[in-house]
Amino acid sequence: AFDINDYNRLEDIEAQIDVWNNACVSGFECSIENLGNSYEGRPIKLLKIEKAGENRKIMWMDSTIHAREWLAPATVLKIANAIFTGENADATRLLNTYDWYFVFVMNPDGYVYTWDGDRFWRKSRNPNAGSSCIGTDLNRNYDYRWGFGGSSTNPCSTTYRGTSAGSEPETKAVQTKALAIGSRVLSWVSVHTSGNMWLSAFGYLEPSGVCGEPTDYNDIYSVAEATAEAVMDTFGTTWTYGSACTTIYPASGITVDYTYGAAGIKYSYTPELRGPGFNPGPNAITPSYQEVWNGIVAMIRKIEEIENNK
Ligand code: 0X9
Ligand code: ZN
Repeated sequence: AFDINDYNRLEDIEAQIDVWNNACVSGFECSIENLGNSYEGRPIKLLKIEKAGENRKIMWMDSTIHAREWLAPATVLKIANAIFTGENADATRLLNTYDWYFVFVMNPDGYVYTWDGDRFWRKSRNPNAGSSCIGTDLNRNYDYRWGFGGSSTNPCSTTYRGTSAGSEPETKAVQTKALAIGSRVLSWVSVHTSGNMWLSAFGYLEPSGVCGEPTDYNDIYSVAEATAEAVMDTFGTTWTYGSACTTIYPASGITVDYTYGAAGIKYSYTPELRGPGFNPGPNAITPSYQEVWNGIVAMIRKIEEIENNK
């Protein structure tokens, strides 16, 4: 059964999505949209809570594009829980102001495989022609500067980029949605583990060897800074922040390069949560939620401050 304070199997996460959807917060409209099906035919479910007919700005959070990063969905599920239960005054204000969209498991085939096959599986589960190695790194497959550094052409690599830009059904499903709602998205946060980092676009490397830099980088960086400071203030931990390419390493075809570069979502971030590694015990879930929630609250406040002064 679903346990908000533990790691959950896909079927239990999906049951909880149904619970939230079927008992929507009074005055709001909840729905579940299937963005598309994974290679093995599983739906990629988007849970939405919105004000009917108001076309409000959207706060988007997704997780589990990398199957083994279990603290990511666990943290995002607790954030959804705060929104759906009105856990504190910030949660209530943020639901009263924005629509919230959640994709807890972007790579359902990989996630199921981490429970039933290999706990440390990262990629999708689509077989590769001419190779016995399975899967594409979906976070190298997006159709924006695909193949511009930090990805592999070897199907056996954990960072295999796929046969072409946006070749994988999971990536395609998310790309289509990002383009459709891009102008309405206040912020897109695609959650990974681990490393204590609040990263933004771009991840890709120019052929000249310099990191891609967004035109809005000053604003994007100030928001990352305010966010990381609120995260760090929670427990006194250290986080770094800045573009993915300059802060961690070049990586192209990643979610935020697409959401910023192709879908025009200015405040696109991809945090690397606390660890240790990919397999922290369930006791990491609550502190991860607390610090990331404080970060999200500060992030939205800073975005509002910057955008309202323009
Ligand atoms: O290599 C990655 O895809 C990310 N690190 S992870 O350990 N989660 O695999 C970093 C890539 C750039 N940053 C993100 N997209 N998070
Ligand atoms: Zn990851």
